[in-house]
Amino acid sequence: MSNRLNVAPNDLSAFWMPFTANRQFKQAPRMMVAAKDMHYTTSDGRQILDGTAGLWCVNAGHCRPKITEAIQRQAAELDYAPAFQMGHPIAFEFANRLVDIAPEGLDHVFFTNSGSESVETALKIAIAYHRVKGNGSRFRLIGRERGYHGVNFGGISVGGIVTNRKMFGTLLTGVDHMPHTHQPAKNAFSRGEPEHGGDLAEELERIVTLHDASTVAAVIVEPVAGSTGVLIPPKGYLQKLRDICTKHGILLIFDEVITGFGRLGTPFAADYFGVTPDIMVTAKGVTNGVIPMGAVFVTKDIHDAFMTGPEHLIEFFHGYTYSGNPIACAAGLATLETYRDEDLLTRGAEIAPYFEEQLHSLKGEPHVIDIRNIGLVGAIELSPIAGEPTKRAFSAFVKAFERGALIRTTGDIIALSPPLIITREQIDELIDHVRQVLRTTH
Ligand code: PXG
Ligand code: PLP
Repeated sequence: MSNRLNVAPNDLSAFWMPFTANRQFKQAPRMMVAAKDMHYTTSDGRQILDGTAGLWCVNAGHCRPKITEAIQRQAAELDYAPAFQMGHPIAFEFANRLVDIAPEGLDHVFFTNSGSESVETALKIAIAYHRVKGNGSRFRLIGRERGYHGVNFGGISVGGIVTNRKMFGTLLTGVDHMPHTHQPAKNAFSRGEPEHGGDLAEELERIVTLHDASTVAAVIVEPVAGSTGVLIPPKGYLQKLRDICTKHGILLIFDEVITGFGRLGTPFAADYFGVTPDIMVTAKGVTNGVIPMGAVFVTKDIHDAFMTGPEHLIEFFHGYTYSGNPIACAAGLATLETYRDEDLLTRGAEIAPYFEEQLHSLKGEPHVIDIRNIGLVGAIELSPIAGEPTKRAFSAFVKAFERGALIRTTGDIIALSPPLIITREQIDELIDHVRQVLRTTH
């Protein structure tokens, strides 16, 4: 059991922690000081089984030697080179290797430093693409309720999380939202894609008709919504979105920040569902979470549309100081090697049936009102405490940490997304932690 209350903390006041109840945390901090493979070590010396791959990013597990060594080597050789009007070989090599594993047709990559920046980049590419094609009236962006697309202004505008939007003024104009697809009354305890709700894609047709297709630039969705509680697309839904976008000349953007790099048992969700977007947003697993990085994939058609003006002019007025940072690229290349050496981009498919069985064995435990899963992602939805939403799941999260497992909660939903190297025994252990936690949570 944890003795974290007795560990004398440093002064914790200066660091304003992200997405954290700061005052509560600082009274009883949960500190990680080391990690290896499937486990964290806490400041009070305990091993914690990582049930969430950090924040959905450490897909190959922690402190993998190839990645660590690549970073050390690169830092000693070329630490930084200007990103604008200068190049360094490793960024080009990494882009080529990424395109090799990307869904067919997505063959150019723009580098960023996070999922949020990848989202902004994708939205800007979409609007600018229509403009360079002579369709400047296409400026609208369509997202979805309960969508999470990071925390920058574009991302929260197309996103659909009320708490992430309501404090921040008028956001982007020209944005509309499709309904989310979570229908527990019809789909509770589904395994994989739920039966009901594919027709919700027709809402896109309605929204496009309302605004007229000639004003719509792009639709952005997470193929599987992660942050808002693992919302799995109903059968046929994504294909219908694809068809409607194609019919109306609207770009389809998949935000694969969570689903990318093996999470569903395929390299990308686009592969899993057999639906290819025009733009694919990634981050997290691109470097195994080790160094901040994001990558936005686009089709040749989109890329080439920009390569038309005078050759001495910058084609796309966008980029970050750290786009294609050498150390991040080195980490990324070593990450792809690790994924390849251990078949991690498809390992999820092998282990998913076992994970599904064990996860669904929690049906009938206290408070459980739904369980859903796809690939190596699972969610256990709990009934909220009356008048105190989120409290029950958060208390389960703290209890799990005390017992020795890292789980993630959002609202009253527990999400599990372990590193793709998890063994069957570790799945048993993780599910057992959750079971015992549920039995002792009020
Ligand atoms: N898009 C999606 C689909 C995401 O899941 C982002 C964009 C933003 O990425 P950055 O790197 O800017 O955070 C994300 C990030 C959680 C959780 O527990 C999820 C994310 C981040 C932190 C926590 O659900 N997703
Ligand atoms: N703010 C200032 C004053 C800057 O000079 C820059 C970049 O040069 C930025 C913000 C953007 O930083 P980044 O390129 O790391 O996103």
